[in-house]
Amino acid sequence: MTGAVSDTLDAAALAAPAELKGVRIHQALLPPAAQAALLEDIRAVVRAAPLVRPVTPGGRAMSVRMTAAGDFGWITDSAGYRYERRHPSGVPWPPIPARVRAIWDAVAETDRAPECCLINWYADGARMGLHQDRDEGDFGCPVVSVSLGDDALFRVGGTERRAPTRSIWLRSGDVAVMGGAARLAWHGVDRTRFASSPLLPDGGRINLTLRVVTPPDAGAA
Ligand SMILES: O=C(O)CCC(=O)C(=O)O
Repeated sequence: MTGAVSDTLDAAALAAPAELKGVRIHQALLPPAAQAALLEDIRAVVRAAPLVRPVTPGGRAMSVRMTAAGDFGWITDSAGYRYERRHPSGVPWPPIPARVRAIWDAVAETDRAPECCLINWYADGARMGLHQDRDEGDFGCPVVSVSLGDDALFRVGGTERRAPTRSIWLRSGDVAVMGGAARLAWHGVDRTRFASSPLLPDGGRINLTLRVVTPPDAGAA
């Protein structure tokens, strides 16, 4: 099954990624037909587990909206940042779609399976401030990030907050892998170019991040 969906990935993009401060970026890994199929998968997830506007522990509403698929979803509210087994409405998160899982299998270079596919929705003007992804239990596994829709200016720094940063425009179909020394790099999205992609004619950007959430022993069973 996985072999069939992996065939939809661009072989040249898989073999020769770009690199930005240790982040591997497979540009145009997903051809347009694969992006369209993925979009339908994500729409089905969002129907089952609707997007919510997260609020930081400090009470600030984030500009992106979020939901998730998998065993866990990442949430934030007045109780803090954390992974939960259920959507805030109480329903379980839908399973990670097979086509999304196939991307992980192609690029993640780990035996562990992703336990969360966080889905970020960027409407016009949405952004994501510089942060580290450190609520997970196994930093030996990468975070794999899939871009669909509008172009996004992705900024990457080092593992220290004040380390110099560099930026790259991520386009629909690009897949970035934050692993190894870049697993804990500070990163964020400064802005998007609204309606820049034909994938979503009304504009907007979807970002998927695949993560392993539990510590190594929990995955060894
Ligand atoms: O939207 C992106 O490209 C990055 C998303 C991100 O940094 C995150 O979900 O932690």
